[in-house]
Amino acid sequence: MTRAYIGLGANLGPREVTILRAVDLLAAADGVSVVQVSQLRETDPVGVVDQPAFLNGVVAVETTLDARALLDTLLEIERELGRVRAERWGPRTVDLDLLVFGEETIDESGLTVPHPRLAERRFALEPLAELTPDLVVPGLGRVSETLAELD
Ligand code: A4P
Ligand code: MG
Repeated sequence: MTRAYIGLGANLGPREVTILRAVDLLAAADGVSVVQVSQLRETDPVGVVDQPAFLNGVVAVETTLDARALLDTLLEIERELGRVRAERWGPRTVDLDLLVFGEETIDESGLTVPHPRLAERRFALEPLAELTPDLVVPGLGRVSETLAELD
């Protein structure tokens, strides 16, 4: 069993409904159980700033899958919920990012864990810290301290 943390984001359509649906689909997926869901918070867009505000959160799961299979599950859920990939960092009905996968560090084509931009992103770090402030992220250190360094 591996404890993993998944970033949830949406900035098109019924954001909260879509995010909660994504969490339900995760809970229903083979080899995945949902442990905790953070509050969802409204955040200003980062990167491409000329787009609607996001709703962001983090879900903690326990999984028997490996990281690649969990990512495939996330991509499948994104597809099922009608995400159309257009512009990088652009608007999306739902975005599921694998933030942390146990103590693993992975750098393969199509899969980098911990998520490479986690340390810079308050919209991911804040809900992660809400769930698990003392989590030590490989390569980054304690979540609460990484978040404090952003301030
Ligand atoms: N990929 C590699 N590693 C991972 C990982 N750890 N988790 C690959 C998820 N995917 C990973 O992702 C492109 C490819 O990244 C995937 O096919 C997978 O193989 P994508 O979701 O199609 O592309 P994207 O999300 O547009 O780009 P990227 O670089 O993932 O963007 P981010 O970092 O997800 O940022 N502002 C606010 N306030 N809130 C947000 O949620 N999100 C973004 C997107 C920008 N600004 C935001 C927010
Ligand atoms: Mg993404």
